[in-house]
Amino acid sequence: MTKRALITGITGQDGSYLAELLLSKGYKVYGLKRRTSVPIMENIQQIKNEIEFIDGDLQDLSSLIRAVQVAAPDEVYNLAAQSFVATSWEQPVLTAQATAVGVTNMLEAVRIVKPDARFYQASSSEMFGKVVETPQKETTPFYPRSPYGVAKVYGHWITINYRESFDMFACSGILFNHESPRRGVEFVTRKVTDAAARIKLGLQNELRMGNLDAKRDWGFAGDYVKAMWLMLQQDKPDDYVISTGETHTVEELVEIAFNHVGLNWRDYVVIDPKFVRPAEVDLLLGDCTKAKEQLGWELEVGFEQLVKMMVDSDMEKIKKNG
Ligand code: F7E
Repeated sequence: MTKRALITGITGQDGSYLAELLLSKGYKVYGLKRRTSVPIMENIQQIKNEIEFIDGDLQDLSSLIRAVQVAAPDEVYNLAAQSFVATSWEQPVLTAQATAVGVTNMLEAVRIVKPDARFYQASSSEMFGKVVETPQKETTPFYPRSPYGVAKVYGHWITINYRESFDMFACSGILFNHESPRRGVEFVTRKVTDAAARIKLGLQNELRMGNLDAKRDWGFAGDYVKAMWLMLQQDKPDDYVISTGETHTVEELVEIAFNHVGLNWRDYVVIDPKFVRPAEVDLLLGDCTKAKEQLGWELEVGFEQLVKMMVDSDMEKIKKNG
C-alpha cells in the first residue's frame, strides 16, 4: 500500500527536501500551501508535478480539516511557521498565531479527521535560548529569548500534550539550525554565502551584519529531514534533538565563506546595529546522542563542507540569473 504524507510548509527549505525524500520512498505527497498571487515554487520546481497541492493556512482550522480529509495521510509533517526570529519581534502576534496556535489547529484537524495519522512537529533549538546547560539535550529546560522561541515552546508542549491526552503518535524534533542552498537569503548562512559570491563577482561592495560572536550548531537540512522521517517510523512516539554536536561563531562562518572565494572578509563586512537583535541567543550546541542511538540517524555533511557548498551554489545561481 502506498503511504500518504501531508507536509505543511512544503515550499520552504525543509519541506522541499522532505518531499524529495518521501517521493524517493514511494509516498504519495500532499503539500499544504498558502495561496499567493505569485506562487513561491523555487525550492520545489523540480518535483512540483509529483505533489498534490492543497490551499490552506495554519491559522484557518477549517482549511486544515479539509486538507486532512483530502490527503487522508498516514503521516503529517508540520513544518509551516513564521520562522524568521528577527521578524518575530516585529510581528509577535502573527508569530504566535502561526507558530504556536497553528500547531494546535493542525493537531485538532488530525485528531478530528484522522487520529491514527502519525504527526511530526518542527520544534527548534531556539527554545533553549539563554541556555541553562551545555550541550543542550531533550531534558534541558527551555528559556526562549524571542517571540519565535516562545511560540515554539508552546508548539512543542501542545504536541506532547496531544500525545499524552489522546494517545496520538505525535513526535517533536528539536532541530538545531540547518541550512542549504535552498535557505532564504534573510538567514545568516545564506546572507553570507550570497554576499561572498556577489562581492566576488563585483555585484556588491559590502556586507552589513549584526552580532558576529553568536555561536550556532549548524547542520545540513538534507540530513535533518531524514531524522524527521525516522521519528515517525519508530514503535513509539518520542522527542529528539537533532544537531551536529559542533558549534561555530558567525565570524567563522563569514571567514570560511569569504576564504572560499579568495577574499578577506575584514575588507567587506560592516557591523550594522539594525541587524542586532533585542535579545540574543549567544550559544547553541546540541547533544544528539539519543537520535543516533535510537533512530540510527547519521549526518553526512559537516560545517565547512556545508558553507562551501552554499557559496558554490550561489556563485552558479548568480552567474546564471544575476
Ligand atoms: O541567525 C546572527 C543572529 O537568522 C543566526 C531559524 O531557522 O534556526 C534559525 O534561527 C545567528 C543569530 O537563525 C546577522 O543574531 C548576525 O545569532 O540565521 P539566523 P536563528 O535566529 O538562529 C533556528 C533553529 C530556528 O528554528 C529558526 O526558525 O546569526 N546574525 N548577523 C545574523 N542573523 C541574520 N539573520 N542576519 C544578520 O545580518
